[in-house]
Amino acid sequence: MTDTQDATYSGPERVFSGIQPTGNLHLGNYLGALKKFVDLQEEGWDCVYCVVDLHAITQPQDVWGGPALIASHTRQIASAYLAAGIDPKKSIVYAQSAVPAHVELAWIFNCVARMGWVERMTQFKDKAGKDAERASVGLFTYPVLQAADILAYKATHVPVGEDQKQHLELSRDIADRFNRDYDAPGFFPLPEPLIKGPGARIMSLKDGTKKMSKSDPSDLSRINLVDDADLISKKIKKAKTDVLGDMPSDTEGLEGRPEVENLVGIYSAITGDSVEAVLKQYGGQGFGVFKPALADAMVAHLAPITARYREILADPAEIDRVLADGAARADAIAAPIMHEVRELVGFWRA
Ligand code: AQP
Repeated sequence: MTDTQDATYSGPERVFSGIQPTGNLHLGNYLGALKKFVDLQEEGWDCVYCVVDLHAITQPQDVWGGPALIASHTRQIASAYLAAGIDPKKSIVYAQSAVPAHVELAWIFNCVARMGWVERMTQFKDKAGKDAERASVGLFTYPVLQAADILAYKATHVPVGEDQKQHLELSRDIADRFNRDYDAPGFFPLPEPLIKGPGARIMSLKDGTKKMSKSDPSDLSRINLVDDADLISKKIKKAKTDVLGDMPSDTEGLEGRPEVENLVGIYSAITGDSVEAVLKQYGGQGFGVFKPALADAMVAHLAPITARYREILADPAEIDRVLADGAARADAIAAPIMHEVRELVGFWRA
């Protein structure tokens, strides 16, 4: 048993994570989440990977494309999962809305979570912006649905980027509170975020203090997984650096240089070289040397994934087959857990 679980949880360990179908995936999604999904699968974990379409609709329709586009966006994210290396025979890949347990458990958890806990979530403040009064109630309770996503499978480990840390803490609080309120010690595990490692926080190429994001209006702020070699080179060339000039030779030299730290971190995450090794190699050199090397490393890593992605996307019937099979397997795990949850809550049953 790892420190994932409260002392009394004795079920199997399982990985769960998801990505929203709200647009093209970018390098932050890839390094912070997708690449880790694949690594965990290859380490032999029992993995459940979801396209979280119920989360997408918490935002205005123009963000997720509305009813005409959400299914094709879901196929796109599923294709990116497969292109990155997720094997649907080893891992479960499905759309969140196809498995009813997410919504049912989310409602029960809405009645377990406390207003004060949810009000503290900083991502709601970021996403709702200045006009929080006009944000959907769904956007506010999004982290509660996230707890349900994870716990409907009694998942113990959740690979995510740094931005999701606070939501994972809330999931642990909800699991713990449910176990206590319903006198069921160890019924739900307390899920542990898997955040560490390179790529956990990839920043905008235009502002090293803002995370790389699909919703940033500037396409130059991010590398999309569908960008070709020329576009990647152009974006890296235009990436913001600073007036201090050359690359530093050690990690102390990165202090106060967020844009440079971000580019070095990306290089390290892509190549597997440590940040120290990257700085040793490029320290004292100008960005005219480092940036082309970074662009080349990125293209070498991403080009095969992009090519596979396009191939997979060209066969929507096969993607649908994978998603339908995944939904049936996900439901087979979640349905008996929900049966137990209903019994614990005490709902009527004939
Ligand atoms: N910049 C990032 N660095 C590292 N990890 C990141 N993730 C997102 N941005 C970064 C991780 O990607 C996973 C899926 O995220 P999501 O698409 O479900 O939602 P998000 O976090 O809201 O992603 P975006 O790109 O920032 O979308 P918008 O702009 O719509 O808000 C998560 O594990 C996340 O941590």
